[in-house]
Amino acid sequence: MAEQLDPDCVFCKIVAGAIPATVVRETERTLAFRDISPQAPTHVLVIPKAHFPNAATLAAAEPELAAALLTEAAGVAADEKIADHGYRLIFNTGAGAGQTVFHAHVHVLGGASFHEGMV
Ligand code: IU
Repeated sequence: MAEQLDPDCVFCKIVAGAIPATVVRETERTLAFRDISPQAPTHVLVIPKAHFPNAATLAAAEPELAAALLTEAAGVAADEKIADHGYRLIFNTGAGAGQTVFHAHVHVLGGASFHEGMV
Protein backbone atom coordinates (compact mmCIF):
# COMPACT_ATOMS: atom_id res chain seq x y z
CA MET A 1 0.00 0.00 0.00
CA ALA A 2 1.35 3.46 -0.87
CA GLU A 3 1.13 5.50 2.31
CA GLN A 4 0.38 9.22 2.55
CA LEU A 5 3.68 11.03 3.15
CA ASP A 6 4.45 14.67 4.00
CA PRO A 7 7.52 15.86 2.05
CA ASP A 8 8.49 18.22 4.89
CA CYS A 9 8.33 15.55 7.62
CA VAL A 10 11.58 13.96 8.83
CA PHE A 11 9.91 10.65 9.74
CA CYS A 12 8.25 10.50 6.32
CA LYS A 13 11.74 10.91 4.88
CA ILE A 14 12.89 7.95 6.99
CA VAL A 15 9.93 5.92 5.69
CA ALA A 16 10.88 6.89 2.13
CA GLY A 17 14.53 5.95 2.74
CA ALA A 18 15.71 9.52 2.10
CA ILE A 19 17.17 9.79 5.64
CA PRO A 20 18.96 6.79 7.15
CA ALA A 21 17.70 5.09 10.29
CA THR A 22 18.52 1.88 12.11
CA VAL A 23 15.35 -0.10 11.47
CA VAL A 24 14.64 -2.90 13.95
CA ARG A 25 11.15 -4.00 12.87
CA GLU A 26 8.91 -3.34 9.89
CA THR A 27 5.42 -4.28 8.81
CA GLU A 28 3.44 -3.20 5.77
CA ARG A 29 2.15 -0.15 7.65
CA THR A 30 4.58 0.45 10.53
CA LEU A 31 8.28 1.04 11.04
CA ALA A 32 10.39 0.76 14.22
CA PHE A 33 13.84 2.34 14.36
CA ARG A 34 16.37 3.37 17.00
CA ASP A 35 16.06 6.89 18.35
CA ILE A 36 18.98 9.00 17.16
CA SER A 37 19.40 10.43 20.69
CA PRO A 38 18.72 7.49 23.02
CA GLN A 39 17.46 8.28 26.51
CA ALA A 40 17.75 4.67 27.75
CA PRO A 41 19.79 1.57 26.78
CA THR A 42 16.91 0.60 24.50
CA HIS A 43 15.15 3.55 22.87
CA VAL A 44 13.15 2.69 19.77
CA LEU A 45 10.45 4.69 18.00
CA VAL A 46 7.48 2.93 16.42
CA ILE A 47 5.66 4.95 13.77
CA PRO A 48 2.91 4.47 11.21
CA LYS A 49 4.35 4.77 7.72
CA ALA A 50 1.48 7.10 6.84
CA HIS A 51 1.71 10.66 8.09
CA PHE A 52 -0.47 11.63 11.05
CA PRO A 53 0.60 14.61 13.20
CA ASN A 54 0.20 12.80 16.52
CA ALA A 55 -1.27 9.74 18.21
CA ALA A 56 -4.69 11.34 18.71
CA THR A 57 -5.20 12.14 15.03
CA LEU A 58 -3.95 8.66 14.14
CA ALA A 59 -6.33 6.97 16.59
CA ALA A 60 -9.28 9.03 15.36
CA ALA A 61 -8.61 8.25 11.70
CA GLU A 62 -7.27 4.69 11.86
CA PRO A 63 -7.77 3.00 15.24
CA GLU A 64 -6.45 -0.35 13.98
CA LEU A 65 -3.23 1.28 12.86
CA ALA A 66 -2.93 3.02 16.23
CA ALA A 67 -3.33 -0.36 17.91
CA ALA A 68 -0.70 -1.81 15.60
CA LEU A 69 1.83 0.59 17.13
CA LEU A 70 1.23 -1.06 20.51
CA THR A 71 1.57 -4.54 19.01
CA GLU A 72 4.85 -3.56 17.38
CA ALA A 73 6.07 -1.87 20.57
CA ALA A 74 5.51 -5.16 22.39
CA GLY A 75 7.42 -6.89 19.61
CA VAL A 76 10.31 -4.49 20.06
CA ALA A 77 10.30 -5.20 23.81
CA ALA A 78 10.44 -8.93 23.12
CA ASP A 79 13.18 -8.58 20.50
CA GLU A 80 15.24 -6.35 22.80
CA LYS A 81 14.64 -8.63 25.82
CA ILE A 82 13.39 -5.76 27.96
CA ALA A 83 9.89 -7.09 28.55
CA ASP A 84 10.66 -9.17 31.66
CA HIS A 85 12.14 -6.23 33.54
CA GLY A 86 9.55 -3.79 32.25
CA TYR A 87 9.59 -0.97 29.76
CA ARG A 88 7.94 2.39 29.21
CA LEU A 89 5.83 3.57 26.27
CA ILE A 90 5.48 7.31 25.72
CA PHE A 91 3.35 9.21 23.22
CA ASN A 92 4.26 12.89 23.48
CA THR A 93 1.24 14.69 22.06
CA GLY A 94 1.65 18.39 21.43
CA ALA A 95 4.58 20.76 21.87
CA GLY A 96 3.65 21.40 25.50
CA ALA A 97 4.23 17.72 26.23
CA GLY A 98 7.60 17.74 24.49
CA GLN A 99 6.58 16.56 21.03
CA THR A 100 9.19 17.78 18.56
CA VAL A 101 8.48 15.60 15.52
CA PHE A 102 4.88 15.94 14.38
CA HIS A 103 4.52 12.47 12.90
CA ALA A 104 2.82 10.05 15.31
CA HIS A 105 5.27 7.85 17.20
CA VAL A 106 5.56 5.88 20.39
CA HIS A 107 8.82 5.78 22.31
CA VAL A 108 9.81 2.32 23.60
CA LEU A 109 12.23 2.82 26.49
CA GLY A 110 13.84 -0.02 28.38
CA GLY A 111 16.95 -1.57 29.84
CA ALA A 112 16.80 0.80 32.80
CA SER A 113 14.61 1.35 35.83
CA PHE A 114 12.00 4.10 35.72
CA HIS A 115 11.00 4.42 39.34
CA GLU A 116 11.27 8.19 39.55
CA GLY A 117 7.70 8.94 38.59
CA MET A 118 5.94 10.13 35.48
CA VAL A 119 7.89 13.26 34.62
P1 IU B 1 9.24 13.64 20.46
O1 IU B 1 8.28 12.79 21.24
O2 IU B 1 8.59 14.30 19.27
O3 IU B 1 10.00 14.63 21.32
O4 IU B 1 10.31 12.62 19.92
C1 IU B 1 11.02 12.78 18.74
C2 IU B 1 12.19 11.85 18.80
O5 IU B 1 12.69 11.68 17.51
C3 IU B 1 13.35 12.35 19.67
O6 IU B 1 13.60 11.42 20.72
C4 IU B 1 14.51 12.41 18.70
O7 IU B 1 15.73 12.03 19.26
C5 IU B 1 14.06 11.46 17.60
N1 IU B 1 14.62 11.66 16.29
C6 IU B 1 15.20 10.62 15.61
O8 IU B 1 15.28 9.51 16.12
N2 IU B 1 15.70 10.82 14.37
C7 IU B 1 15.65 12.05 13.75
O9 IU B 1 16.11 12.18 12.62
C8 IU B 1 15.02 13.11 14.49
C9 IU B 1 14.52 12.90 15.73
I1 IU B 1 14.92 15.03 13.66
